[in-house]
Amino acid sequence: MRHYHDWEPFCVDPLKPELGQEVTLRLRTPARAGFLILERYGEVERRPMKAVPGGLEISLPLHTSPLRYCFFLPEEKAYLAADGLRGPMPRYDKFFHLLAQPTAPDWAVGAVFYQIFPDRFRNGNPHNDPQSGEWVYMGRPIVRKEWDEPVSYGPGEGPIQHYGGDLEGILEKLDYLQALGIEALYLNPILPSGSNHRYDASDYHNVDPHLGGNEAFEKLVEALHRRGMKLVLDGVFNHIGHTHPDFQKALQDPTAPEAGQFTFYADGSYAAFYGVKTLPKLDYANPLTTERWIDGYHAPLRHWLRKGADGWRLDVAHQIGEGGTDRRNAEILRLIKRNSVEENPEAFVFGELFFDTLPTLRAHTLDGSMHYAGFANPVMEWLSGQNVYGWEVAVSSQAVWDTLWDHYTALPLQLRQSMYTLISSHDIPRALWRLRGDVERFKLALGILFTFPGAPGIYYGDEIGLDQTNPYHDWNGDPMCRGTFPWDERRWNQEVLAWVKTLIRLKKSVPALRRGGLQPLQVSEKLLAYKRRYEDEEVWVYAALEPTPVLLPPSRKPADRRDPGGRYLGFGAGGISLVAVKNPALGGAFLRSRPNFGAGESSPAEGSVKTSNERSQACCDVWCQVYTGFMRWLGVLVLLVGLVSCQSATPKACVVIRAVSLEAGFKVNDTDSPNVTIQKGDCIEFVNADPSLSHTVQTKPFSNPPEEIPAHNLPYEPYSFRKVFNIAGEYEYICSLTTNNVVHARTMYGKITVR
Ligand SMILES: [Ca+2]
Repeated sequence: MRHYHDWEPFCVDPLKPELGQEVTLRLRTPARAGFLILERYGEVERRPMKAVPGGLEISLPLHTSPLRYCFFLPEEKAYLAADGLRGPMPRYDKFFHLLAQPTAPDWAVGAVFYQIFPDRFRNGNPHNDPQSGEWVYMGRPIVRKEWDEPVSYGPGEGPIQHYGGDLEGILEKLDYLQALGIEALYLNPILPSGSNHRYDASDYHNVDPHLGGNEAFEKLVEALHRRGMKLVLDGVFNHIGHTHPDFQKALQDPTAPEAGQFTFYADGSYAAFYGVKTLPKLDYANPLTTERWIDGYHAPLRHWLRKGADGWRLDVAHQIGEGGTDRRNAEILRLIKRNSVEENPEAFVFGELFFDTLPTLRAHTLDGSMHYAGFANPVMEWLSGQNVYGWEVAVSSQAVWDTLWDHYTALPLQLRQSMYTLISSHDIPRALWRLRGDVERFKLALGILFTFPGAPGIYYGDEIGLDQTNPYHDWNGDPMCRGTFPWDERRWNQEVLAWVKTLIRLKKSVPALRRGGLQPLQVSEKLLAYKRRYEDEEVWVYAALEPTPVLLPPSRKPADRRDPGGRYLGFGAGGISLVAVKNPALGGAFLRSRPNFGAGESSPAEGSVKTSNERSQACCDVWCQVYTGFMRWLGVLVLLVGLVSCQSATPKACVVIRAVSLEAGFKVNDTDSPNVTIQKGDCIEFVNADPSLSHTVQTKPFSNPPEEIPAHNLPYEPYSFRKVFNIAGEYEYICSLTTNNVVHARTMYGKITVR
């Protein structure tokens, strides 16, 4: 696509405008003339746009939310709608939707989530475990099961099996989660309840003692926040458990004030979630309901945010409403978001919107939603050939893209990067089971999860290849997707774990993957291909179910190729850094660059690269290498590529200093000497080649100081830092291990002599 408009700094300024504030909209385009087509009170206004470097722009006050608009480009003789160009004017439905504040907090944009079903993750305190027969649920005594016993799924057995998992267990494993790279936890309900899923709570102001109670919650919140991690709770505000005292009072006395919080019918029955009588539905037509649950000072919505929660995942968010229905749903959701922000300005509130999310999200209600319809379902249908019900479906690569693109482009701009994307959850079968244990396809699913826009959520255990125990012909999600986490590492799939860690590092360290916009790559019918874009960076993603050739640039051997450790290929040309992850065991390749979009250099055609001069030819060397590797690998591949153009002069020569590990120290130019001598105009490239550690490089004038060079972070393995030395002199360099910018140990110290 030659024209681009998405939620990123160039296109929307400011990114989070307030209602009434002036906002500048820009279209990245080669066109020098165009119009903004603005919907206002049901009619359209046409406003000429101004040519600026890189595209067209217009400024206007944000008079409503969502603001709906598209563009008209005379050169194309067409309108640019959210999903592409078209001749006739698109319906408002296809316009871009821009929201006013409040929208998702920054921390949630592209954040890496981890979902935990508390009874099944880790038993940190055996003394609080539920015991067999301790109470009766739905007419059946509950059952205490051993950790390694499989979940059983006979009628009524799902919710009565208890394994003793608790918040103390999560607390014990925060090191594990942090090392994995997790930034936020989403916990299934933790309030007291007779069932193991706790979606039918009997008390909304205390944590279930079987999970460690309020004390464990406070410790968990404190420990998470100390680590810079966030906690999102499951907010069940559509219904409560029938054992809750309010509902019991309502049953006993229809004239009690509590009774007005529920919808009773003339025959004595009452509204309930999906008609399940243990889940009486709250009726927000009654002001008391609103006051008690979401609006009053003591309302649990506010209470748990004050206790340290960072947000809510709202159970069946779209059903919350009046009179046993979803009436006035959008207003109630807006109140929920507003009140959440009042308690915690950084609160992230997203919905469980299992089906089409747009009716809810376009009403400017929530910060996003679990993305079943626009992500999990189409991706898993494509990969497994079965939909979420287990029905066989034929979904081509084109069809999966069309569905992803349709949902993505229909989302309001500010929600696109904060949708909770997933491939597994407590409500659907685990992805690995749906793929019948095919690890290559599972890794492909994970690759798409971490490269598609959104905040990816890992369902506990997916990262170590946790499967389900029921046979494939017996389609089952809940409760079979809720098995216990096996803490015996011999049962872990280390290949999957290494891949997840790699993907998390990429997601967190590559801005285009974390907060970049989305564009299609039209390359082959057999490929799911797209690119992510943020400011001056692109990442290209290809995914195929079978070996598929991709047309990439012609071959030329890179002059300064280095292969640190055989795992990563680092290339550099003229001040840009290109790194490819090349490991057949990972089933993928990754390549990124910092192209110079703003300088008017030409972009490569999609699926091929046009080289305009010698400098860009040097960049194209990388492509051929990846292409060769891509062709050689069999099976499922995901190939991530980003490259547009080179931007500065190539140095005469480059010496590579590799940060390998604390034990191994650094290697300089393939020798053990820490000191290096180079000529004026040569460069030093510091490469962090360690798979798990973060490094900082400081290069200081050593004597006869000719120039200052700021410290440079190499946060994760694909990073490298190049410095061309143009002034003769002596410098020292210090490489240090760092975590969260805290220096732990100096790993390498040496002298650079420039002659
Ligand atoms: Ca326990």
